Amino acid sequence: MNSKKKAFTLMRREFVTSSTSALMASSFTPRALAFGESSQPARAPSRVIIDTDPGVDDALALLLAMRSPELKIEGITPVAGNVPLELTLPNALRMVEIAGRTDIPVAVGAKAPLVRRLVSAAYAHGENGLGGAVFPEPKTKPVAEPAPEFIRQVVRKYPHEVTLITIGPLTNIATALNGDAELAGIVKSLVMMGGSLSGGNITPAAEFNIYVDPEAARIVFQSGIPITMVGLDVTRKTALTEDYVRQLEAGQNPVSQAAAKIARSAIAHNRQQGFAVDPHMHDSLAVAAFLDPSLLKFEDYYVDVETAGELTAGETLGYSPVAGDLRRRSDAGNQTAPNMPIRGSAPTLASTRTSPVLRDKFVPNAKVAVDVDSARFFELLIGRLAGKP
Ligand SMILES: [Ca+2]
Repeated sequence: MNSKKKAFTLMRREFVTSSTSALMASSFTPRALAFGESSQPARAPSRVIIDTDPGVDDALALLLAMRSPELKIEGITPVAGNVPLELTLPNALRMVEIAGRTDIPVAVGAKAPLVRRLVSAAYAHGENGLGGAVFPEPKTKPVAEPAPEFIRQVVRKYPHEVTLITIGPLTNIATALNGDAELAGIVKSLVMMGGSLSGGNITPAAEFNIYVDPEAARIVFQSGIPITMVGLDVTRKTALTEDYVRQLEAGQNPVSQAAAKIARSAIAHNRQQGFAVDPHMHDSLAVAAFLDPSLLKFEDYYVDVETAGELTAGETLGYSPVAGDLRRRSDAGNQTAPNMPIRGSAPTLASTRTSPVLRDKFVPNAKVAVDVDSARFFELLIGRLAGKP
């Protein structure tokens, strides 16, 4: 190796190291790793549990996760959501089998939200949850522990190490937190697909995952776990096109073929339903956000969930001193912004509450994704699914 080339290699190595350590970059950073290079991660794989309701985009998100060497997937916990648990559970088991990862435990989650009747989304995911794509009945069985107990045991076994990647309604997580007061304090972080600061997709106010179980979502947001929220604000920019499906079809491996089959069925189902846009890869973006946060831009918010609204239950409200009409000038000093109060509705005459102020001080509880480099996201998703394992 000549000296010039050696110097370049060194610089490049330093660059890669510093980029991958910039986990919570607030702006896009240059691409650090080409596909293939990441098969030798610089750090030990991160322990994660994936809570999911497969679900077309869940299916691709699970396949992406199982093809990502940065992850040590401690378990998968299906929950009722896009379709009932009777379908999300076998769909999750099917993905594990397709990926050849039956070593990953699958634990049975909640059949219904905490206090509401289940509203599902067969209109978007097809009656079987996979856009109508049919796969054999899975042979793999779930583990004995129910999902909340399974989550509790894994987090307790590896305190401060486990990240929860949640891509469905938050019923399982809330139940786990309700059953163990110390659990939230030892969860490393939580990356969710859910919520929106720019309008919903099932009602004008609410994103589907939060709409299905707003009470559970509220427990999670108020738990103190460091949260990354990947909501509709960014996932709306991830429509899966025919071109991507063709790239998946060209991949000569079972995962790529299954992903292509699901994607093609989902696109056809979408068009048959009269939807104007191709299916969004909401859940894969949440997994990608954990794998490579530099794909997104984040801002700090205090996020709370509307649970009382007759029309708006499941709406996520994002309070910020630097966004919206009440934003503070940056030259107002450090004192002003953190003291911004968190304000709720005006108290009713019947209420014992006399002030609309819920908290007198702004304290962020979530990093909310506000922009995404969609092209780079699809490079990661399609590259991992279609590339060599
Ligand atoms: Ca989902």
